[in-house]
Formats: sequence, structure tokens, C-alpha cells
Amino acid sequence: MKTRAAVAFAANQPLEIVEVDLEGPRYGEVLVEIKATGICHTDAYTLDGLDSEGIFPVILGHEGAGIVIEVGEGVTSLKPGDHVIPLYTPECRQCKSCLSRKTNLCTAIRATQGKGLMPDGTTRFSYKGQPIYHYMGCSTFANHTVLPEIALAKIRDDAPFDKACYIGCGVTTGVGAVTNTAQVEPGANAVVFGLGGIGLNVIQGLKMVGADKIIGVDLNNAKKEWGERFGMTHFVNPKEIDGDIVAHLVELTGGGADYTFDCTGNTTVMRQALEACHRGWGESIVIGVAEAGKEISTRPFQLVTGRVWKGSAFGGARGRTDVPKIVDWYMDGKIEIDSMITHTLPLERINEAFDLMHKGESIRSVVVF
Ligand code: NAD
Ligand code: AHE
Ligand code: ZN
Repeated sequence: MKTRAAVAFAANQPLEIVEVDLEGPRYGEVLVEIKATGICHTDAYTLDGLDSEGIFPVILGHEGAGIVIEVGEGVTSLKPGDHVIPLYTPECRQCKSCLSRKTNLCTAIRATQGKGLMPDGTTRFSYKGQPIYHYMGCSTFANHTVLPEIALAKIRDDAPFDKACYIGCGVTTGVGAVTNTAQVEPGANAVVFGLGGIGLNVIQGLKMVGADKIIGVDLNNAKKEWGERFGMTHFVNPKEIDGDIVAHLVELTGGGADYTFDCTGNTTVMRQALEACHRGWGESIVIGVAEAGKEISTRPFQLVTGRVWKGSAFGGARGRTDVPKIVDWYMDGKIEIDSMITHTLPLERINEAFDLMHKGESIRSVVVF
């Protein structure tokens, strides 16, 4: 079939809206009509040529929601008409990682996914006879896409696509980092670095679990009001304080934070986040994705004296199990999404969404098909 897609033909070039060819679902695969997709900073990072796994031409996008159109042979858990959210972290429930119960990082299809391919080593998309790569196993910047059954969460039919799509990455990543990865307890104090589409969801997760002091750090003063809307109690702009940001935060938290979260992808910030933790127990969660080639460092003494450095991918969520529950949380009013979606655009205007993100003018932009 033909479908409309925003194709990244090369790094650092605007996406082009073209009609691509899409092959139907093979064994264990599902054809999905994407109804809406969010634009996450990770899409921008790959488009900007900063992803060590970046490969072009590619159809980016990993934060979508849609409807099952057709299922391939062997698919048992989904049928045409089901509403779904694509999962860049699938859940096969059979691999060593899934069975370990220690991680959400299913390994069933990770090797091919990282190469922009379906599990059988081929692509379903092509343009003028040339293959177009898949992205994070999702490629939601296309009106139709093909995914493995294990990479789709079935969600309730009454959840609006243009809001639920955000649960495909940003909401789950932010809230899950608090509830699954850090397991923040009521009364804890926390610092969140970077108040964008992810950081604000960390803040609403912290508020939900009953954190006490919730400190937001951002270079953009416009983010103060945003943080406060979701439960932030204090705002710090590192450019506007006297002296060192770490010392400032240690003072503000009475000796260091119980939990800190990096939602910037900046490795200098990651170090500050670790060092702003309380001696003996503070935990710092790296969520931000750093540019290819960047490394983190700190004095080992920071760890010897009890601070813990952890990472979180997709909020530690097991997609097929947890995503439908997070959709329920949204539908029941337990978490908020609507106000974070600051811009809703047609596919033709998708490049504007990247501009808005780079200028710090959006929280989340969503493309509706
Ligand atoms: P965003 O652009 O919406 O927000 C980033 C925020 O960080 C902005 O408010 C910006 O002003 C702020 N910022 C940038 N540099 C800063 C600095 N030095 N100090 C303080 N604040 C700073 O991006 P997003 O969509 O929220 O994504 C944030 C990061 O999380 C990205 O690196 C993204 O790739 C990553 N991410 C990771 C996962 C995961 O599963 N681990 C999932 C989604 C996104
Ligand atoms: N491809 C990059 C790493 C990118 C990365 O860390 N991705 C996150 C999700 S970001 C979503 O917005 C993730 O889940 N990683 C786990 C995984 O298996 O990819 C690189 O450095 O090569
Ligand atoms: Zn993302």
C-alpha cells in the first residue's frame, strides 16, 4: 500500500512529506494506522545526527497511537479495530530480560530494531524502490506503519489518540522514572533538571507519590510556571544564582536531595545531578539521552560515600502490561496530559514542531493525521 510519511532523508535536513510504499504485515506483525504522534527530543537528537545508532533515510517518531488495520499470521493478542500504542521497548514476556523481572528492557528484537529493521532483517517501507529504515521499531511519523505484535500495547477505545500518544514515550518515561525506577517514597525531596516534555512528567509523578520538596532546574525562566502547574515547589535557574549550582541545591535540600533526575541529556548536568544527592543514600536517575561520544564522570568518592547513579529507559515500564494502566490513570484524572500538549499540527507542518522544541516554546507538539 501507499501511505503518507515524513521522511528524514539525511541528518540535519528538514523532514519531507512524501507517499511511501509500505508492505503488509508478515508473520507476527501488525499493520497500524497511526492517528497521532508526539515529537520527543529523542527524535530531534537523531535527526540532528547525534545518535550513534542513527541511520538514514528513516521514518522517525516513536510516540504514537492508532488503530490496528490488519494482523499477520500467528498474531493472537490483537485484531483489526483495536486501539494501540506502539512500544519502542517491547515486552515479549519470554526473553531472559522479561523473565528476570529485573528490567523492562526486553531483548527479543533489540538487535534488528537498532539497525532500523524488522525482526526478520528487512524493512517494510520503501520510496522509489529504495528501502527506508524503521526508527526505534515504531516510525510513527507515517500514517501507517508495521510493528511486531510484542511492540504494541492494546489500550481502551475511549482514550483520545491526540493525547494518549504522549503515553507512548514522555508521560510513561517521566512518571515511570519516579514510580518504577526510583520508587520515590512520600515525603522525599527531589530535584528535576530540565523541565521539558519529560521533566514535567517527572514532576507530576513526584507530586502523585507525595514527594515533599520538588525543585525544578532549568535555564529557561518560562519553565517556572510550567513546573509549578504540576507540583514543583521551588525553581532554580543556574544562570541566576551566585556560585555553584550543586552547593546551592545541597543547601536548598538541607544536605542533598533524596532523588535527582536528569531530563536534559547534558553530561555536565548529569554530574551535577549526582553530586546534588544526599551523602549516604541520594539516588540520581539519568533519563536524558546524551550526544554520541559524550561520557559522564565524577569522583568515585561520590559513590563510595553512598550516592547511587541509575538510568531509566521508558520509565522502567513494561509496555504491554503498564501502558494500558497509565492510560487508565489519565482517563481517571490521576495524571494530567492535555495542558502539556501545547501545539497540535497536521503532518505537513511537522518541521515546525522541531523548531518550537529547539526554541523552548513548546512542551509537547502532536501531529494528527
Ligand atoms: P525538551 O527539549 O522538551 O526539554 C529539555 C529541557 O531541558 C528544556 O526545558 C531545556 O530548557 C532544559 N535544559 C537544557 N539544557 C539544560 C541545562 N544545561 N540545564 C538545565 N536545563 C536545561 O526535551 P524532552 O523531550 O523533555 O527530553 C529530555 C531528554 O530526555 C532528552 O535528552 C531526550 O532524548 C531524553 N529522553 C529519554 C527517554 C528515556 O527513556 N530515557 C525518553 C524520552 C526522552
Ligand atoms: N540510540 C542511542 C540511545 C537512545 C536511547 O537511550 N533511547 C532510550 C529511549 S529515548 C526515548 O525518547 C532507550 O530506551 N534506550 C534503551 C534502548 O534499548 O534503546 C544510542 O546511544 O545508541
Ligand atoms: Zn521519546
